[in-house]
Amino acid sequence: ATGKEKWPRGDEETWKAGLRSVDADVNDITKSIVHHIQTSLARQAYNIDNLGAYQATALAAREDLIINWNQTQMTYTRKQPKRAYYLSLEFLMGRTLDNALLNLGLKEKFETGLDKLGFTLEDVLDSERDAALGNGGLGRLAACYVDSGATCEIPLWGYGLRYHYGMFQQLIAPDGSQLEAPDPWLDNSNPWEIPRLDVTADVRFGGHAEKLDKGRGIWSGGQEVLAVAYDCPIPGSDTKSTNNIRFWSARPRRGFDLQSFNAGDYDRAVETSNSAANITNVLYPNDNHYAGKSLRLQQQYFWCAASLSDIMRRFKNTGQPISEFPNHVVIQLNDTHPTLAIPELMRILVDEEEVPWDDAWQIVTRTFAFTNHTVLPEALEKWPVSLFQQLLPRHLQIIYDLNWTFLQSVERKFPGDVDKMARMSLIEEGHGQQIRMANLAVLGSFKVNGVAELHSELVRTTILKDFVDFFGVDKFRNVTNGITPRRWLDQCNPALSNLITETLGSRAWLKDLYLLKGLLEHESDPTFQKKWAAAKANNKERLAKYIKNTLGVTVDSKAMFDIQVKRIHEYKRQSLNILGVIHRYLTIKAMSPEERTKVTPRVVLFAGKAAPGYWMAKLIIRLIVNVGKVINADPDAKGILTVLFLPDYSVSLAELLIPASDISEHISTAGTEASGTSNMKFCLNGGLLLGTVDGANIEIAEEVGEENVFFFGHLTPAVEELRYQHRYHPMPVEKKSPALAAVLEDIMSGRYGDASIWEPFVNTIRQGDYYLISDDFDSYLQAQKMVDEAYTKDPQQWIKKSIQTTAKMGKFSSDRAIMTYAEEIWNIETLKIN
Ligand code: B1N
Repeated sequence: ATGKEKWPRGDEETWKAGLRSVDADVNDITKSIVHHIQTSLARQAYNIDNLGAYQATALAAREDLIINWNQTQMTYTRKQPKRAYYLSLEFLMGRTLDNALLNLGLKEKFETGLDKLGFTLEDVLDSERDAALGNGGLGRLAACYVDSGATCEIPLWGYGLRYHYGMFQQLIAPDGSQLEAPDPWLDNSNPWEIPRLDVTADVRFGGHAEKLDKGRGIWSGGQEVLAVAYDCPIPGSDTKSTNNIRFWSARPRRGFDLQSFNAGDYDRAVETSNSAANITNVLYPNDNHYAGKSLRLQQQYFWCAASLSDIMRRFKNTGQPISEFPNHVVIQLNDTHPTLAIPELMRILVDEEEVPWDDAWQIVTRTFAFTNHTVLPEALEKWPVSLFQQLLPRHLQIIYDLNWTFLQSVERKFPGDVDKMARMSLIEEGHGQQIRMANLAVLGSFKVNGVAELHSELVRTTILKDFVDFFGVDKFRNVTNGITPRRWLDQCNPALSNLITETLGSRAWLKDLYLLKGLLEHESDPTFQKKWAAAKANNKERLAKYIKNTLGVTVDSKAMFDIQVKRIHEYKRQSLNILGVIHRYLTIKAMSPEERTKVTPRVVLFAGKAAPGYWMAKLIIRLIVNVGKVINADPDAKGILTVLFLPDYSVSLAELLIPASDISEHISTAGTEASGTSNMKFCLNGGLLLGTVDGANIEIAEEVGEENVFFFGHLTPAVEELRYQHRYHPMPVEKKSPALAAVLEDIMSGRYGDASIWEPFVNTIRQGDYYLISDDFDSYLQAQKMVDEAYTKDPQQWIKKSIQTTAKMGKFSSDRAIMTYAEEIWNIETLKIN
């Protein structure tokens, strides 16, 4: 690349005259929108609705994204920087239009333009459907990271799957139970994706594997599935740098299984075509839980194989020798879901590129880095060897060969420690062997990281302790999670964002979040405090309006808004929250009308999905809904306690809820929540935190000051001992916490529906109490009391706490997180796009 290449084809002037200008004014924008209404949608001024206006607006904005995308990708091709790839089975993107307009700096112009065309930007933005290709925190983290990658001008691409059905839609039945409806999100077409029908990969399943000499092998037969690429541009904020997520879609290979066609077995041939396309049909709706389904393993391999073939093709285009691969490519594994990329790269290098086994392993182990997101045992992936034998016979051979050499080196380092060898083996023996994906991911990666300080320490000292002993501690790092302040403040909370910009004098804080500390100068200024409080009030009213429109319920937006929104899981303890609510209700019931006037009014909001197969989580939802029904209908609680479960939690709903909290709850059993990221979002928006000493709560408290958070509950080191007590020296709840006993009794009284419905839930607490509800209940009530007092006694002090909290959240920008990955793990440089 000399930068002085000849014009590639035709007449240069004609080409250049045809290029679309990038500095659009309002006139260009309305022209573009009208043009798309007319020629892309085949509609006109008299038959265009909000959805149509959204589609045309998206197509107009997409043009700007694609121009920057092209420029970025051309720069990468020319300059050949080292590139990072983020392999994630989940990208929980939410909506795109608002984010794209903000990052392009075109929001105001589009607003004016749409106004001229008779639409409000708000209605248009609201017509977009969420892209919900993820379950929860892990998937949303991937989305925040690609946003930051583009913003920080890092050559970072995501690779994912283009599921036809995203996260299910949650409905609440009249009896309070969760129902699931499919989410065919592509039905209205997706203006943000660019189909690349020419970018494909063949992916083999089944067949047989033969071993040759020197570790090489041949894999043949079985069936091949075609992977087709769909690109989604990811714009950086206030930069041309625009990255990409490449989503793979499965298609039956044309002419594939020709034999059955020739044999006249049309039905069978069509059936196999269907099963090929099935691979990318649906997102598995489990969070923090491994289900062991064959189709899920097929998804994982399909995606790893297609991504690696794409990465290898791009690397080869640089003309570098294969030994240079790790100097040009780094691949971050988002949890163990993409671990198959490790044996797959080994297979490509050894079987296809004919690289000697040991050299190949050198390359592999300089290419991958692995992020662990959970220490919960039920989430650890272990695939039956029998399934591998059937679907991935060559990979099974490779894994066995790797394990053989690996265990020998363990034996050399720890002679005679057979227990250690058994624990570290890639294969778990027992009723049918299983492949331990976490062990394989650690073995094949040069760095392993957890997602918050406490979590990374637990990784080092518990689940991966043997590996730390073996590899040395330097391989095991922490990168505390982060969130993008563009979406999670600027976009979702314009009231506060505008106030911050007005106060700090520029929007620079959006790309250097530590600048928020400039707000501290104003924390005691009564005018500023008033404006701060007004922004919060505005967001609470906005939410109250939504609740009125969707549930028909009126909530008092002057009350304290207490919010817990996240996946429903026993370890996250929504149960503790609802039991606390019942305690509050019983306390109110026992008060005289005079006493009730002194109660701090509260609105307690819950939202979150339960995995369809997680029976206990669904029962907890049902309890919350039914407790809400009783309390909301009781005149004794009127005006002082409202309890609602908002159905169908999503990124868009989060954008509405998070700016409206006075207090949010992050109350997992200590040591169970790896990080949490909504805790960061609430605090960034000036909501205070009520939580356990767990995950990123700890680092949030370190930053914002412990005086600004409400901590409670037992600490991580106590958990093991408490569980032991429950198991071998159980103590009745009546003795441990009379307050909790009274609440459980109230549930069993039938007030919220027949006792038989709730009995299984109540029993989880009475017997075993694995998540330590009874141990933390009194401490939780204590903390809630402090919240009430702080909110009522000194409202001005509360506002100050809120300001301080936002001001000190700089650390939690995903820009900081992604730069840590770039500098400390990926060894990669930023690249300016002109
Ligand atoms: O990843 C988030 C963390 O902030 C959360 O604390 C953590 O719970 C979450 C299997 C998971 N860990 N593991 C998963 C999701 C889907 C799946 O199939 C596991 N999600 C988390 C970001 O680091």
